[in-house]
Amino acid sequence: MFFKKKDTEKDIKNADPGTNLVQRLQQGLAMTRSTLTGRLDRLFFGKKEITDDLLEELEEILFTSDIGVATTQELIDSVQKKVERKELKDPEKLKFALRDHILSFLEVQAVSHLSPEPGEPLVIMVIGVNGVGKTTTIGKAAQRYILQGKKVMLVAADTFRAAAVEQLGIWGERVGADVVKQKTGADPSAVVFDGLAAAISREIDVVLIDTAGRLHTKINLMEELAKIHRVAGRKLPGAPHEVWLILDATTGQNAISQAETFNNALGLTHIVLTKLDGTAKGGIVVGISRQLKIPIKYIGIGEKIDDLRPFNARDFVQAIFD
Ligand SMILES: Nc1nc2c(ncn2[C@@H]2O[C@H](COP(=O)(O)OP(=O)(O)OP(=O)(O)O)[C@@H](O)[C@H]2O)c(=O)[nH]1
Ligand SMILES: [Mg+2]
Repeated sequence: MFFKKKDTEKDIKNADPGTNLVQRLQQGLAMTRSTLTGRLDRLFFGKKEITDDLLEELEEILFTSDIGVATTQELIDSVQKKVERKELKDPEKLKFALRDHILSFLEVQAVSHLSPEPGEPLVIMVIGVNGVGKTTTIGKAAQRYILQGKKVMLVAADTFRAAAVEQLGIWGERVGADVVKQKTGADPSAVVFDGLAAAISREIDVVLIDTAGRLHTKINLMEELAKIHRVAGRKLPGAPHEVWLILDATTGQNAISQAETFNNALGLTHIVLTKLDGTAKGGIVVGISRQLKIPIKYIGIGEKIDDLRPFNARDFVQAIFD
C-alpha cells in the first residue's frame, strides 16, 4: 500500500475548499467547542448579574473541559476580584474577560534553542509515550517541510518493532522523504548516528527522528532517549536542535505530568498536541501552556495529512469562543 506524492499534495491543496483556517479549526475542535462555549452561552443567557452561583457553575464548566484545577482557580479568582472591584458586572463581558485571560496563558515565549549552522540540517527529535501519534506527526510535518521546498529525511530510531520501521517507510514514500533505517533491534543511537552522516552528505535540510514510546527491554526509555540525544550531538554539534514532545489530548491532565517527566530528562523545545478532534478536553491546551511554558508547535485535529496545524493562540481562542 503505497501512496503517490501527487495525491497528498492534491489532498492538502484541495482540503476543505472554501473553508478558512478558523472554520476548519472549529470543525476539528467541535467537541471542545460544544462543551465549553455551548455551556458558557447557556450559563450566561438571560443573566443580568454575576452571582456566586454563576461563578460556581463557571468553575464547573472550566474544570470539565480539562483546563486544570490550578488554571481554573486562577481564572475564577481573577474574575471574582474584578467583580468585587466593580470592574465587571455584565455576564456577557465576563466571557470576553475569560477569553483574554486564556489568550494570555496561550501566548508562550519560545524556549531558547540552537539553530543549525548554514549548510547543516535542522535535526528534530520526536518523542512521547506509545500511541500518541509520533510517527503520524512526523509524516504530516515532513509533508509541510517538503511543500516549503525542503529536502527531508526520516530516521527510524524506533527499532524495537518491525511495524514501526515499516510505518515510517510508508510515510517516507507517501510524502517523498528519504528514510534511513536498519534492521529491527538495531541500536537506535547507531541508526541516528548513521542517519545524520547520510543527511550531511546528501545535503538534507530537515531530519525528523522517530523514536520508540515503550521499550520491550529492561532499558529505561528516558535513558535510551538521552543517549540518542547525546549521540546526535556527537555527530553534529548542536543537534538535535529541536525536541518535540507529542501528547495525546485525550489523555487529559495526565499529559501535563508526562510532559514534566520528558522535559526534565531531555529539555523540550516544542509540544505537539494530537487528537484534539476526538475529545471535549481541548482545554488541556490552556493548562499545558500555563503550567509548562513550552510553546505548542502544532495541533492534530484529524487523521488526514493536512490535519496537523501550526498552533496559533488567537485562532485557537477564536475557534473555541466565537
Ligand atoms: N483523530 C486523530 N488521530 C490521530 C491524530 N494523530 C495521530 N492519530 C492516530 O493515532 C494513532 C497512533 O499514531 P502513531 O503515529 O502510530 O503513534 P506513535 O506515537 O508513533 O505510536 P508508537 O510508535 O506505537 O509509540 C494512529 O491511528 C493515528 O492515525 C490526530 O490528530 N487525530
Ligand atoms: Mg510510532
